[in-house]
Amino acid sequence: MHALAPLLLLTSLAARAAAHTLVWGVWVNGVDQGDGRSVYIRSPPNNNPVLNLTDPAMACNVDNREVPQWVSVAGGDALTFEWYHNTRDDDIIASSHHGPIAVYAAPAASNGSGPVWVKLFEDTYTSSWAVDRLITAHGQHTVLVPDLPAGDYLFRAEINALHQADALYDVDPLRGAQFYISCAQITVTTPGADALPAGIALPGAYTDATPGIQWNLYDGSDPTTYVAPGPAVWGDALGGSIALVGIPVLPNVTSSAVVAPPTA
Ligand SMILES: *[C@@H]1O[C@H](CO)[C@@H](O)[C@H](O)[C@H]1NC(C)=O
Ligand SMILES: *[C@@H]1O[C@H](CO)[C@@H](O)[C@H](O)[C@H]1NC(C)=O
Ligand SMILES: *[C@@H]1O[C@H](CO)[C@@H](O)[C@H](O)[C@H]1NC(C)=O
Ligand SMILES: [Cu+2]
Repeated sequence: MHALAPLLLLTSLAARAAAHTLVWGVWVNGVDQGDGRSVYIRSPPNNNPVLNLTDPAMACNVDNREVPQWVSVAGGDALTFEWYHNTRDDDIIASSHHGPIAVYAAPAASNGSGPVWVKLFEDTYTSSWAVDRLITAHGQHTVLVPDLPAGDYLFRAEINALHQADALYDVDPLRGAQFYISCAQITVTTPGADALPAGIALPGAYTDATPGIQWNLYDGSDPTTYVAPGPAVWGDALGGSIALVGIPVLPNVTSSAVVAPPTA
């Protein structure tokens, strides 16, 4: 018993530290678009966060390459990202990972590089952190597609988990703000009049000195004063929400089925 207790504690800490998150796919106007992983999502190989603010992975995570499909939307459509931890519609992300959520868009031709990212949605803290409400919403948050010209775009969802953001990665590379970043390949089919303006560069716009990168969740700081990194939401953005749009229909796993072990 005495020998086991520290081991159990370590195991539980390790599990907690690894309770990261990924995007499974998107919904359009409440319709599930199917498993998007490496299909229409530029999925990274695992659910680890991006910590290094100057890494090219700040754009579209660590495996930014064109994947086979594009999801068609019209201006005004509700585009919902769905996150998960190890399997779809599970605990989504560790409950310790409090922080804000943002959605950006850029023309796909940019491949996410240069001053191209325009903020369409942001939710920080309103009686609870955005991530807390994402967990309640089964991992789902929605952005309304602006009235963009027809064409291909990258829609980039960003969770900024602050549980170790009292430190800066540049000072302690085991800690710092944890960015969970997911780029979806989206084709706007309607001829909108609101072209994206110039945006920010990612990496580039977030630095150690940017408000919202360093934040202490544990020292009594008033979360209603938290300012998320990056620019203001674009004036022509149409808004969004963190809310459940549909209960995912999970595969019918029978008792004899082999359940894959959880990955980090
Ligand atoms: C962060 O990323 C930059 C750009 O890729 C790289 O030069 C630097 O070495 C990285 N920092 C660490 C601590 O890995
Ligand atoms: C897109 O950017 C990534 C790095 O972020 C790079 O590896 C890849 O080659 C780029 N693709 C194109 C088509 O430019
Ligand atoms: C799930 O599998 C069980 C056993 O094979 C079957 O009885 C049940 O109808 C299935 N449910 C669905 C929703 O497919
Ligand atoms: Cu994590």
